Amino acid sequence: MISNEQIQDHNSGRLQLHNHSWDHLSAQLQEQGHSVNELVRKIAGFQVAVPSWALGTGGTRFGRFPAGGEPRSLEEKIADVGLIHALNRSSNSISLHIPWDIPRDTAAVKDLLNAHQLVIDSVNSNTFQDQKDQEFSYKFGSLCHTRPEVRKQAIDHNIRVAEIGARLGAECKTLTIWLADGSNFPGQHHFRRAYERTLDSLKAIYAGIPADWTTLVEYKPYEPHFYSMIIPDWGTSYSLCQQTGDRAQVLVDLGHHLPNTNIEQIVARLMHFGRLGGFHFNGSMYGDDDLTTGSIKPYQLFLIFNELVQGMDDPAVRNPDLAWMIDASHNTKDPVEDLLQSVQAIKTAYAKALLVDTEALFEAQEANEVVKAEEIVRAAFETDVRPLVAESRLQAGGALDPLAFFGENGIRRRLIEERGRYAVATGL
Ligand code: LRH
Ligand code: MN
Ligand code: MN
Repeated sequence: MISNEQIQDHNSGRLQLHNHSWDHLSAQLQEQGHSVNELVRKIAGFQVAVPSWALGTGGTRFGRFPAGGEPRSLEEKIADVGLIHALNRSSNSISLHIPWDIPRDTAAVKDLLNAHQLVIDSVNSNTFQDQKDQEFSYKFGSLCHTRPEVRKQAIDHNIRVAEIGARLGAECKTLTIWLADGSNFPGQHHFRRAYERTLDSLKAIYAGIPADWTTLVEYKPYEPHFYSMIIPDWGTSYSLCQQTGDRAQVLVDLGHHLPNTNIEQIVARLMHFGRLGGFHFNGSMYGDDDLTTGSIKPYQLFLIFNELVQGMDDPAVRNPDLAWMIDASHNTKDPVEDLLQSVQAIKTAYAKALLVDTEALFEAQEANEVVKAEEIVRAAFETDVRPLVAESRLQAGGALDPLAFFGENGIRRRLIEERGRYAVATGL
């Protein structure tokens, strides 16, 4: 849908202004001792997966306001991610949710992915809804259910999801499990038994998926259940992973924390234990888990990246490579625009974290120089890295201003013409 010529055209009109600000920033960074080429290389190489369910409007339980031209099939979802990737060169993979995204023709899906220079990221199981042809209901839970036949159905589903991912050639070989299991009223759950049943089910999934596959176990403090969730916090997730096996890892979803939780410390802890497996990016104000990444607390997002970068750079930290994904869906924003904004916010936070003078920071920490340590961190956060992120995108062949490109080229209008005003994405 987007040609290189169109991107060149868009860039040429903006190049002069960009070069001015980039020359200024790169001189400043060099002065500070940074290798500008290395920074550009790292930022350009940082890829964030797009989940298939973020391409349509999510709505709330009170209503949904479709954007129009939403993807109606897996093929159209892949096309939308291809579009995003063509613009920002930073979203080279799509994460699938089964059964929302069951491929009808595996070979054709693979060809389509190739054509868009995309790969499959993690595959996600779904035991939070009942499907039409399903024998047992998940109304009272899935992996934690009191009845073994319900648990078995949920275990088999997870194993099948990994099989579908393997058939599609998912390079990251990752199955993400998020459980909606929980209780709404005191007394409803026997907490210890429910935990034990969940652990047994996770072990059975782990044993049933290919030996080189990783399971990511996601936690969430509340919703859809409002009294207790079976995996409400990182501690529960961590303990389940510890007992399941080496390839069971904790997944941190930024929106799955109670207000003011110190997420950066959780990240540091999990990396220290070598159990941080992946990330779901989004933002949160009160308790919501779906706002645009970095829209509410950009400083916290940066502090999280600061811990991630430190952990990834430290040879003493034995944490596996991380799976990065955006996990959000909106009612009032164009989904593609939101994803472009989110990737920009993620890359901005990452770029700033790369600027932290860690040597000076560690010295200040050792000497208990509180103000100095804080100022070192803050100095990186307050650097305007937009030209650096834009330069990385430019060098990778992307658009200097992806959001402007999307609007100016009337892409949503074209999608509506092609797919219809009332086309609604499958999924959430
Ligand atoms: C749950 C969640 C989880 C799901 C996705 C649809 O809130 O974050 O990752 O798979 O939403
Ligand atoms: Mn999530
Ligand atoms: Mn969520």
